[in-house]
Amino acid sequence: MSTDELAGVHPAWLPPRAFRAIAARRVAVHGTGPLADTVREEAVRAGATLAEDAELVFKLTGDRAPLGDEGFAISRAGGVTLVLADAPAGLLHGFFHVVRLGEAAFTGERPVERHVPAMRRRMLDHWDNLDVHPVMGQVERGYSGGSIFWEAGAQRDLARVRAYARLLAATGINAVAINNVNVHRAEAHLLTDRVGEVAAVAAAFRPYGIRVHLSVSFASPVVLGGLPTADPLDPAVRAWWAETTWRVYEAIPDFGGYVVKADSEGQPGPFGYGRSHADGANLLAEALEPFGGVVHWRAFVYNHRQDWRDRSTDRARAAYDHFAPLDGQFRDNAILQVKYGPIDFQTREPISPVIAAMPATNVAVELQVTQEYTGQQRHACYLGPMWSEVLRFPLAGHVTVAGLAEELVAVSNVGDDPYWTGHPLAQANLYAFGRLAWEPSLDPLSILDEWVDLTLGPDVDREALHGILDDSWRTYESYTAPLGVGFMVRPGHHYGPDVDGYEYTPWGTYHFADRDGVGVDRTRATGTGFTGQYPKPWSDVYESVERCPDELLLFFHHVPYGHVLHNGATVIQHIYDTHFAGAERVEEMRRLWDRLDGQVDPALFERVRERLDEQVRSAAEWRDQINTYFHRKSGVPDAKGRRIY
Ligand code: BDP
Repeated sequence: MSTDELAGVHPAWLPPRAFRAIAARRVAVHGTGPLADTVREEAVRAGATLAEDAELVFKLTGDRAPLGDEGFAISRAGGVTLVLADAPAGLLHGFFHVVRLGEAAFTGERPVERHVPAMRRRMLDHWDNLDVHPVMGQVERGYSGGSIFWEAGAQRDLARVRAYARLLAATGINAVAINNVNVHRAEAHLLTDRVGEVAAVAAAFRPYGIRVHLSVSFASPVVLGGLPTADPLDPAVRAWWAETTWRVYEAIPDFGGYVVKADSEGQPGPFGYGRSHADGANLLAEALEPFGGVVHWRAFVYNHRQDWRDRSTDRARAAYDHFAPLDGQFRDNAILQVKYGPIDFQTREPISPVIAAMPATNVAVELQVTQEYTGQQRHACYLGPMWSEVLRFPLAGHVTVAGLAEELVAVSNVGDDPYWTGHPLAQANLYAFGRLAWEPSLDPLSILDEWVDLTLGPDVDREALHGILDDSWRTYESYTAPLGVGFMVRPGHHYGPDVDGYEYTPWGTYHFADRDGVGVDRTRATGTGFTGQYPKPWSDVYESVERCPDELLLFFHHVPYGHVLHNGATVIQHIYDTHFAGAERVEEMRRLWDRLDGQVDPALFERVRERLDEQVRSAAEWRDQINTYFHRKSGVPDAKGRRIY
């Protein structure tokens, strides 16, 4: 059975139809090794005939700039479309580029066009557990069913994983970490006695040029090795990691490396031994180095037991305070993995200043494709525009986030759901992540077109789909927490509104609303001083209540409700207006989807309709709770006289 015919599984952006332009053509593949074989298999599966390549070889010679491990060049002349690469992975990426182009790849003449990935590693992190966790379910922050890797503690049939590998390769992804960064006891064993399961998963990803990584517990030497300590400077601990890592590579010669969440939200780490995070990361980097592996060390380190009564502590400061002083101390194969914002994957955050603070350190920027804080795949929320804004942001002079980052990583939104992502439209987020990681300057709306073409076909009502998705992220923002203040979600599961849900808790995510005003003072002058972590001009822009952009005002400043925004509205009126407008816009999205009735698979149509119904309900709930809350706090009536409870 070929992987695009997996029973009951939606083929996402690789339905047989997507290969129509390649069917019935003669394809010559010049290259050796498993990835070149994959290209041959793909061509045959598409319906092409494999031709002898001798007649084409003369075209392959000649001088040209190197394309690296994964790049390719595409051109067309004399009725022949040519994809050239220096390595077989480039051929595979080139093949999927041809699939995206469709007929256009085989029409007219095409000058040589080079495609080289901007990020050397483009990675997805799965937060999967082997079994169902009593609070989090099987996939932590997963909204697409169970894990595609494990079921009830045991490894699953991996046909689904092979299909996943193929989908990911077609977007440009080349690395996947397969288990939760919160490493529970059962998952810890994947490093040692259960490494065979990791090897099997790696074998499923390998034909598509994707390497497998593993989240490991910093306490592994104690938990698995029976040592009395996990102190990174202890020789026995170093020897344990060296030996264990050697065994991993014996099982998986192209193993990618480790991902570590340390000293964060209850995970063990080097602080427990009075050591720094550079000591911790270097311990693992040293063990991986002989094999070409890397450690992704997460910068998401903060105190989740802070005193909410103490206004001087600020969670936003934590990553920079911990890591900026360590710049230059990390080994070459250690990568600091930094969430794009200083807090935690909110709908709107400023860019994390850590990304500009580590010039002598490899930095990976981490995004969240799984929609923990953006509607949990019950709300349609296309995140391409947000990520594009993040990647294009000129954080250090003219240098953008994409320019500062060596790598892009994201938490995956995939599970064993028939549509892969629960909400079928959430597939577009997964697709867009891969495409933007390859080329951050791509237009997110063109990426959406690609996804629509491949997945739903060229004949669907594209205008309706754009009407639903193009500004769905901004719409989501408009009916949830206002002006960058964040959270206001129900504690624990994080779905739906609860304005004060986290306000008097130790998690460090506050809005400080009172009868006079709202927002967090993070200025140097009177607040937590977080603005001082930014390079200029941002440190000054964010410090100044006049210059701070509206959408981040309450992230940086505590202002009275009557404060007038750049857009001319007062803060309180802006809250009312955006919440009414946002909920209304969702009703329009819901109506637009009806235009797709009869144009897409009926089950898919129903699934999206049902989710949009929930989005309409939930957006109204957000509107009412936020508006009522601020109405009661401030006592300021709506200038437009609308009903607020
Ligand atoms: C938070 C999630 C939590 C994750 C954590 C992380 O709520 O489940 O473990 O991020 O990134 O957003 O480690």
